[in-house]
Amino acid sequence: GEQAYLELCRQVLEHGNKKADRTNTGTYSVFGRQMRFDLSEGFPLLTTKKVPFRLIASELLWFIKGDTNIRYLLQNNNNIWNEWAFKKWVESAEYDGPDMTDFGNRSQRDPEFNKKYQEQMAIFKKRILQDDSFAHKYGDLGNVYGKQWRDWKTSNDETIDQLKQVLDSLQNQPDSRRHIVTAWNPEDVPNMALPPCHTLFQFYVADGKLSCQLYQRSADIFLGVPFNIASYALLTYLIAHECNLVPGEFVHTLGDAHIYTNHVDQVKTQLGRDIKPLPKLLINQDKQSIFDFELTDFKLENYNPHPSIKAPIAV
Ligand code: THF
Repeated sequence: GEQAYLELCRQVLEHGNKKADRTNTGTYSVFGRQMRFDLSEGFPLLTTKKVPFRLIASELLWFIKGDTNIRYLLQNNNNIWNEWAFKKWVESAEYDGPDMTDFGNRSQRDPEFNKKYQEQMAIFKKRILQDDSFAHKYGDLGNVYGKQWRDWKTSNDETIDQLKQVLDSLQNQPDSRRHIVTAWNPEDVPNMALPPCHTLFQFYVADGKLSCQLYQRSADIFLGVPFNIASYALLTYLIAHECNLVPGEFVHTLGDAHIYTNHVDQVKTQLGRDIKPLPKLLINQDKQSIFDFELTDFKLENYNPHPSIKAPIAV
């Protein structure tokens, strides 16, 4: 549970390897860790800081729809994937605004640049929402999660709906050891905005309970992991609901688990707080299929976390 998350944070700060990374931010990192969350104890949304469930739920619905375009996220006031689409736009031949090279780092260090960046990002978002052909070209992140889950391309031009197949196998062969969905498609990795961090997940049925294990190759412990835990917990709740099972455990296995150097103070603040009771998740019982859910079908009860803690995302 949350205790295991805080323990991981402590361990990484104390013993993590100081490592450079793709984003030039710098991290403290460990390799190969596992956390378990008993979903019968409540919904695993961290309580030692406020985690925005609305953003997690709309991102998951976006994956489930098989959508890879940030337009849907923006329509739901969700900005968590903007930087990756924006990067493709400012690196394109069509972009003729001020130079945005390395905008992730420069926007944090240079207030004057940050102003220009915010302006360009606002223009970009507006165009994605209003201009269909622009959105089609620059809102799409490539063959990311939604594409691989719902519409995996085979070598003979057929497609595989992994999510439908797994729902089917859970209902017809619950004891199977092949309830797997993989987002890691080696052929597609070079043309993705970002190769999938949550790489592969597997379901397991026993005792009328549905459990899920995720292998995550790269884990941004402070910003990403709280989202990832809640996202896969929600997916497990939804699939259990459709299959008439009860949510069991979420097992979170991490490859490179890191804390960015510019998140260290935030993590220390969080480590000074005590854990509160977990919230409960209520799902609209009038719906059955995971493909029919909307944001308004979920209700979180008794979520009374400590205040949110702001931190910059590494791009
Ligand atoms: N890149 C990095 N560096 N870390 C990640 O966790 C990550 N993701 C997704 C893609 N690339 C990544 C994006 N997921 C936030 C949370 C999750 C994200 C991106 C951003 C974030 O900033 N959360 C804030 C709130 C933001 C808001 O209110 O708009 C927070 O305080 O939790 C891993 O899947």
